[in-house]
Amino acid sequence: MTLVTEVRLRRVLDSRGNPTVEADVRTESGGFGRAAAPSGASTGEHEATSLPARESIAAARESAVPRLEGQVYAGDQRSVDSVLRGADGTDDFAEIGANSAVAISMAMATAAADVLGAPLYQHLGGAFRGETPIPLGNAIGGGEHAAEATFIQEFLAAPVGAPSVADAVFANAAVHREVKDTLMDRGIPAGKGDEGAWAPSIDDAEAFEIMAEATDRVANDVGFEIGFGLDVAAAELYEAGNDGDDGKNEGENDENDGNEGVYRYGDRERSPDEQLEYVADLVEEYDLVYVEDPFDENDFEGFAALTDRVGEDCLICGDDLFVTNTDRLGTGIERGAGNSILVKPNQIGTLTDAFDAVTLAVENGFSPVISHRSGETEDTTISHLAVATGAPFIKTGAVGGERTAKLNELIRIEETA
Ligand code: 2PG
Ligand code: MG
Repeated sequence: MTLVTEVRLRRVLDSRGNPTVEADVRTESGGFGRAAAPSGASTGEHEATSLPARESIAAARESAVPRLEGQVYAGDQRSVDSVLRGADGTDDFAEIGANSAVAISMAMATAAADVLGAPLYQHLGGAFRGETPIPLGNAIGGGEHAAEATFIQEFLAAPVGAPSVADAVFANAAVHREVKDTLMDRGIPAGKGDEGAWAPSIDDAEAFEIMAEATDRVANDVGFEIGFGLDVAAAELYEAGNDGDDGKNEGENDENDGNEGVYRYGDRERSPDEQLEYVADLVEEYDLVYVEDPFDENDFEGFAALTDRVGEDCLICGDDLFVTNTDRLGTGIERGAGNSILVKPNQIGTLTDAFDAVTLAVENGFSPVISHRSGETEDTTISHLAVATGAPFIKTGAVGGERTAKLNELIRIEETA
């Protein structure tokens, strides 16, 4: 293994035009790795803390970099990541920022792969990988990612029958294009949201109609099955009740009934019980294959009730619920809250933590879905992580340079693997 000689941090632009942290790692034997932190808009309240880039870099330079340079081996990922945790000293990277932590953590892995002369996914465990992941492609969206658009944050094409990653990537782009054509036919103007999805001013019901049509048409063209799914990002829709209701969906036993929190869709409110009916009906009506964050980020019971109802045929995925955290995932496993976890390295701060979340998920029959953030860079680490861990799905958009960087990397990996 090769000693780390230099860790450099700088501010670079992300896809929203905000500064983010990029790390360069150099090793004694001439290895080089570079990685950058993404950033969320619909962030979970239990996520690790990201600091303003300048602040995070200053803190990491002071307390983490001196403990890494000349001290750790790039390929010894667990040690590197525990040094990062030790240098920070908090549970949630509040001191150096999860943005510097994750950029350094990922750059270390990239440098180690460089030293080996191997692609990153192989260094991360690619020898025992399974299938290449199917990309979920964001075609219509709103929520926190676009103003005056749908309440549901993401409508995701899911080309589950695609014979290859390349076929899936092109199918998602075709769905994205088909959605645009349908919107134009209907005379509906649309810009794009943060992840490149169309963000028209339509109600959610019309978005379902358009997605169903677009995925059917493209499936007919390409000759394989394309379903679709959602990221409801329901924590952003949820308003806690004024009696301090915890948002937990306790059905008839909910002592707070009558004064509980609500999911607000503009003028329309849905109680937690109504939200359960609404989402379960959508899964059945549209044969949804994937539903992320259908309830508030603390409502394990709501996730469990929906999983009971429709979890046989549909992935019920916790993003803000689990925040890539093995403790929270452990609670979800115990309570049957979901059957899938979204894995975002920057939610937890290190590659080791993200990897452990995937392992715990797989051991307990939860499907890991590796994911980008709404604010991204050209960094392709998540493509390699998804391949290395044999994750069945990756969520990384459909179009747009920071998204295609990852999709095109998957195509290249598939060719060489
Ligand atoms: C999500 C993500 C990515 P953000 O909610 O799953 O799609 O959005 O990065 O804004 O949290
Ligand atoms: Mg989400």
